[in-house]
Amino acid sequence: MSLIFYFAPMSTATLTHLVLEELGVPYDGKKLDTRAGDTQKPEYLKINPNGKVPTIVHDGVAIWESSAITMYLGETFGVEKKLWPAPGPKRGQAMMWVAWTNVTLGEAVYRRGHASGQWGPEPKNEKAFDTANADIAKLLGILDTELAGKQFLLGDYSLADTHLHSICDWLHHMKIDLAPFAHIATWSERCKQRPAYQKVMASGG
Ligand SMILES: N[C@@H](CCC(=O)N[C@@H](CS)C(=O)NCC(=O)O)C(=O)O
Repeated sequence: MSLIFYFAPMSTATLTHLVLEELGVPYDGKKLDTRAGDTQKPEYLKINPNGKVPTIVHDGVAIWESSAITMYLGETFGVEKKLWPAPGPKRGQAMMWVAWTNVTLGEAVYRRGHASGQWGPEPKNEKAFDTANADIAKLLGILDTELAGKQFLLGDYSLADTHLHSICDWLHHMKIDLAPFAHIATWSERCKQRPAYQKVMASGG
């Protein structure tokens, strides 16, 4: 088995890094420097034409998009380890939360980032920034309600928690106020106790 993981520390690839460490599968990590243009080099673009991290290459086949990677690694290595549900409705819920993270929450977070004036060339757009913040708060409210009375999203810890928590952690670093969401706060503390989380964070993400 060969598994190569292309990543940059403290990026979307951190989600995949956490998933790999949770699973405990051996992999060959290839660290890229996005500022130095490593993701735009022709040899990397052949593996991932989007010029982004994460990418994994499993037995010679490239897979990109962090959401697809989490689901793929989950079904390939996670079922026996009880980190990913077997096929069935619970598997559907795990996929739902991973998709929600990237598509629904991710959309509002990217919109906020661009409106903030701190990502790319656009100046700050106050109105769009406020709208994005309100949308993020609404989505976090949905997550908070979901977590009420539960230890983890599906009851027991799963890679859906790994994936979504990594983004929530990033929201915290972006100074998005998570204080109103008490259930998210206690869930986050539980997720941070995971040895894989502590190992990845100690390594720089
Ligand atoms: N939708 C992609 C987003 C990946 C992405 O945006 N990666 C950024 C880092 S957070 C990147 O590689 N940027 C490098 C570049 O644009 O050159 C995923 O979920 O994997």
